[in-house]
Amino acid sequence: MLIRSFFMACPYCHKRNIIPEYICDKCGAVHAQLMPNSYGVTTHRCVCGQKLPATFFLNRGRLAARCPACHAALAREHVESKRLFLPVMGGPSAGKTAFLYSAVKQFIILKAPNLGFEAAFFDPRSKSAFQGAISLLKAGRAPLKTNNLIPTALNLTLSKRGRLKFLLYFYDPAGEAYQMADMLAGHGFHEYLSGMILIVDPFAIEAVRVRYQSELLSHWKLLNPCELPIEETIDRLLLTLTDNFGLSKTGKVKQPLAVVLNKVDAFDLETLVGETAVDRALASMASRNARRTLKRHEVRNQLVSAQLAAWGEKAFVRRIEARFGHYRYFSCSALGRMADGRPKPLQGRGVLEPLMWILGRSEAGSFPPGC
Ligand SMILES: Nc1nc2c(ncn2[C@@H]2O[C@H](COP(=O)(O)OP(=O)(O)OP(=O)(O)O)[C@@H](O)[C@H]2O)c(=O)[nH]1
Ligand SMILES: [Mg+2]
Ligand SMILES: [Zn+2]
Ligand SMILES: [Zn+2]
Repeated sequence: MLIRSFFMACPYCHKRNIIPEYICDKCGAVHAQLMPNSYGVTTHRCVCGQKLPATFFLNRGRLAARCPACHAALAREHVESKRLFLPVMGGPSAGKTAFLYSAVKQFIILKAPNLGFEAAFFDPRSKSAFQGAISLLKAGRAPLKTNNLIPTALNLTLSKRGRLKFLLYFYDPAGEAYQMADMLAGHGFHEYLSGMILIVDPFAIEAVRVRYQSELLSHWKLLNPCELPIEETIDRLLLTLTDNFGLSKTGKVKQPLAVVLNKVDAFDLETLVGETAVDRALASMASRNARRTLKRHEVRNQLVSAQLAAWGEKAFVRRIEARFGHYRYFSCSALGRMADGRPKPLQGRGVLEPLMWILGRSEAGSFPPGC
């Protein structure tokens, strides 16, 4: 299923394939499955004896490639380097699915046209999953629990004047599964890891539960607090990266990590860590004529990480600092408000910023800076 949900379309015959055929640069033999598999994880040996790179990292793209269906030669930029793989991680009911669909929806409506992209779903399953989730949100209902252990994937293509530019692959596992491990190994997805979004539920934090004890009594079901300590979410993520993505035990992750504090619509969180708090901090800085004025994202970054520390999550903040080379803190409300049954559409707030930051930073680049 995973394989079926991840492929490229031939620009000539439009047939969809998982991977193009590569041609041996020594003898011209055609290799249909030149990716990490039982023939070899990093290289395959051709019948002629030539060692062929089986991954993107090893510059597989230097080989000539062709469409398996019509045999048309495919340009390098079409088959390599344009895929962005973006997992949305976090504990159970942190709001991963709500975040993903809200963010993708806003991206398609607000960002893609501005950047000159035509956005389209690549496979019918992505399209119907998206439409299903969007119509729930429109009706004021929270997304369904992601309850299968098969990762939910959402493939989005971005084209310019009919030419495929990017294939975005969003990955939204059930919080319980939360292991990219088996699902990715062997499929070669690790080649494309572009960044990660970690959704943090403030109501998973003990201090927050104590602080809003009485409010929570009446809102528990609506907020669906995550039961996994947030420190554990980062440890699991690091474990996955160590086990499957070649991260050393003490090494720094080079892909960007967006840490997104969700559900800030609840109670007074918006004024404490949301954009209202960022506005206030910026205004106070301006009125004090501070010598060095911080940018909005810097203020947000400080505010959210300091608040997490104040809630007793210093270890979480330190772990991120120690293990991730590029990270940023954000806050959002994936649903915009409580899904309290009113039929008014649910509209995410603050969901686009983390996505655009990751896309802007991702190795494939060419998303305009400043996103
Ligand atoms: N008030 C509020 N509640 C939210 C928000 N986002 C999620 N929730 C609540 O959290 C529940 C879980 O959200 P999901 O998006 O399904 O969470 P998930 O991380 O995908 O959960 P699993 O797939 O079960 O791991 C929702 O049903 C809502 O009750 C938000 O922005 N605001
Ligand atoms: Mg989910
Ligand atoms: Zn050969
Ligand atoms: Zn073709």
